[in-house]
Amino acid sequence: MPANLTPEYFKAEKWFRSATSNDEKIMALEQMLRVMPKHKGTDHLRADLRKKLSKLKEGGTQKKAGKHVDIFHVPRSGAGQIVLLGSPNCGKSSIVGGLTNAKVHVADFPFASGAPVPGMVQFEDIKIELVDMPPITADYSAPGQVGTYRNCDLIAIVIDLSANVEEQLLICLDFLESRSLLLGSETPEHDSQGNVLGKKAFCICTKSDIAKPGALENLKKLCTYPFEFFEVSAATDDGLEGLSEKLFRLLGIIRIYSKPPGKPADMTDPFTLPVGSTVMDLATTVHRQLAEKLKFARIWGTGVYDGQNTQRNHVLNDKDVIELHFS
Ligand SMILES: Nc1nc2c(ncn2[C@@H]2O[C@H](COP(=O)(O)OP(=O)(O)OP(=O)(O)O)[C@@H](O)[C@H]2O)c(=O)[nH]1
Ligand SMILES: [Mg+2]
Repeated sequence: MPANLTPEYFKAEKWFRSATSNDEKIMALEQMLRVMPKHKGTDHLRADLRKKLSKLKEGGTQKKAGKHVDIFHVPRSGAGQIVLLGSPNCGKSSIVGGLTNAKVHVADFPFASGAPVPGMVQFEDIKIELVDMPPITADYSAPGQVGTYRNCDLIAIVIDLSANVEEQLLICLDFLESRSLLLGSETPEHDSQGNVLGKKAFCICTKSDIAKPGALENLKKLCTYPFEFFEVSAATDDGLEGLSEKLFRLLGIIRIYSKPPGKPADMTDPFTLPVGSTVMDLATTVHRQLAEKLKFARIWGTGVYDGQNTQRNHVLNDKDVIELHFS
């Protein structure tokens, strides 16, 4: 009996073949099982995949000997990590080169970048990590490339406004959706252990200096996700300067300055916390063991008077200064 496998199944199989880590293979196998049609013709395949899955979950096929260096593992640095995604030659490296001091390879031919290159974007008093990546196409992404996106905070889809915007958008969305990497898509947003898989994404629309007429409007119309779109040109620097503030806002973080009692606040090196964090969240970040002993805090900043006493559950605002008092 024929298996009649669906395009969704083949997408998940492609994901499985390009996965290099056990966790990624497990997620891809679970997706293959989820989307596989259920009938007699797929019974054998289903049993095979289940066997493979349980072996992987036991760690049975993990090679023990030898050191494996994963070039797509980019250690996190700074207040947040944003990873670029886009088609060959769309202008990814030029954006990272324009905003950071990273040594990127800009070239007028496709596949000039072969490995991730991280750079640090300065936004006022913090640094945000921006990672240049090799390109993807409809049929190809480098083995393990998905890992960089899996570990980041935010995905920047780069679209070249001088080329076919629809084709580029579909390639990027297909890559993200088929690997459960996009928040708000129809694919599962959690793995079987309840870990969040979906990421927030937005669009950097580049080469605005040579854009096709109406390209940005066309792109916005085609995109069914509530992405923000930022128009830039790496050739003229248009839009690049304001981008760092937008990256900060999209990361959803706030800066908090800690002030030792009786001393001035350290205004040079803020703690960064997710929007919505409380005084207690800050105390836990500053000193996990002492946090439970937090008696009260004094605050200088938004919506309070200077030095006001505040409780553990007070929600902090960007640029608040906090003096923690422990018992
Ligand atoms: N006119 C114009 N050209 C640009 C702009 N950004 C990049 N380019 C040119 O486009 C070509 C490709 O730029 P890259 O930044 O290397 O593109 P990429 O996406 O990193 O390419 P791959 O690494 O191959 O995926 C180069 O010739 C750049 O000079 C831009 O904003 N305007
Ligand atoms: Mg490049």
